[in-house]
Amino acid sequence: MSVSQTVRHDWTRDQILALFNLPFNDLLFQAQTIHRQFFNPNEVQVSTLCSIKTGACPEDCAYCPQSARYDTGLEREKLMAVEKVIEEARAAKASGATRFCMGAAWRSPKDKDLPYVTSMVQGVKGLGLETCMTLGMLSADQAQTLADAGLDYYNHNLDTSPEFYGEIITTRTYQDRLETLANVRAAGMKVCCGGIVGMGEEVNDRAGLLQQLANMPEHPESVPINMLVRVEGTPLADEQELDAFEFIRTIAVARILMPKSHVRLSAGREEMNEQTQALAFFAGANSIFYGAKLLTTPNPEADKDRQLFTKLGIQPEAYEVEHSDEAEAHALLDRVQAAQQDKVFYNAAG
Ligand code: SAM
Ligand code: DTB
Ligand code: SF4
Repeated sequence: MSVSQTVRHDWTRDQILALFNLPFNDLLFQAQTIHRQFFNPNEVQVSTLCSIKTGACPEDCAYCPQSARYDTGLEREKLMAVEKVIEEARAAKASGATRFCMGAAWRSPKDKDLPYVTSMVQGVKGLGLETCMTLGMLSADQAQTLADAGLDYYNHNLDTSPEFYGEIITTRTYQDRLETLANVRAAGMKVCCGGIVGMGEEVNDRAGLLQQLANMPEHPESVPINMLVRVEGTPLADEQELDAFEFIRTIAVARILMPKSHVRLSAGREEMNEQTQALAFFAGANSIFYGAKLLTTPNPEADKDRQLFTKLGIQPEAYEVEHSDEAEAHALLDRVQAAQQDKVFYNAAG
């Protein structure tokens, strides 16, 4: 197979499995070659997560510490006040994040919640940050309300292959997820959609997840690949750890299948050494969650990530340029200038 290829939406499972089965060096070479056709290989996008509503979720996702069905010792919290969310976003921006992702442990938002979350979107955008939310399933109307408020990205994961899905979640179907994703697209928002590996699935399931993502009419702009964070009290707490090379292969295949998407080295970095993370960047990962906490579990300290970027000569990616409206253009300039002044991150070029 040529390493130079156009963006495709017709991948067969066998073709994807053939990529997974390549010798490791051949796979990584192919992924890195494709990565360089579309991205600066030394830039990584940085997003910060914030849990705006924590715990007591009615769903039964077997990996999730926030499900009310499992005793994980997590304190349930009410929806965070809008001002508090904006304060957190301001801190995230000051430490170098360009996107702020707000997550809620909901099956889907209630219509009475929407005015609060739309105010959060407006407030966070007002700081000049990109906005992302993950609030569970959305109706077409709810998606439109969020899009009208200016929400840039909506995160809703397929999590795994259609075949393995039933082993992990029984309270919502794969089809429910696809419908939410279609509603998000139809409302004009960018899609952030990926999954989790290390849940006891087979390579065929990892291929199946990527096949679903790659064969969507439009690829998700952002593809988070999460390594399962095994949380005490969840049904997957004692799951066997996935071999790091299998994780890297998953990133590489995602990069080859979705050459223009940002592939996020997502949950699980706290348990990964720097070498594994460096290999993930080489395989084509070009986004991370940045800041000491994911939603409820630890993530590497910001300082540690800055040191890793320095060691690897990686720069944080600036805000995406395609936002052409004037206010956003000003916000972009502000951020670039602020970044230059603050030198929050090491400047590998300087
Ligand atoms: N409740 C909403 C939903 O499920 O759509 C949004 C929040 S939910 C926590 C967002 C995503 O986090 C899940 O789809 C899953 O992919 C990921 N996630 C949750 N727990 C995880 C864990 N223990 N390890 C890795 N990823 C996890
Ligand atoms: C995604 O794919 N991963 C993030 C984000 N989207 C919302 C969440 C990871 C959660 C890890 C477990 C926790 O911290 O609760
Ligand atoms: Fe609830 Fe989302 Fe966790 Fe599933 S992943 S239990 S829907 S918070």
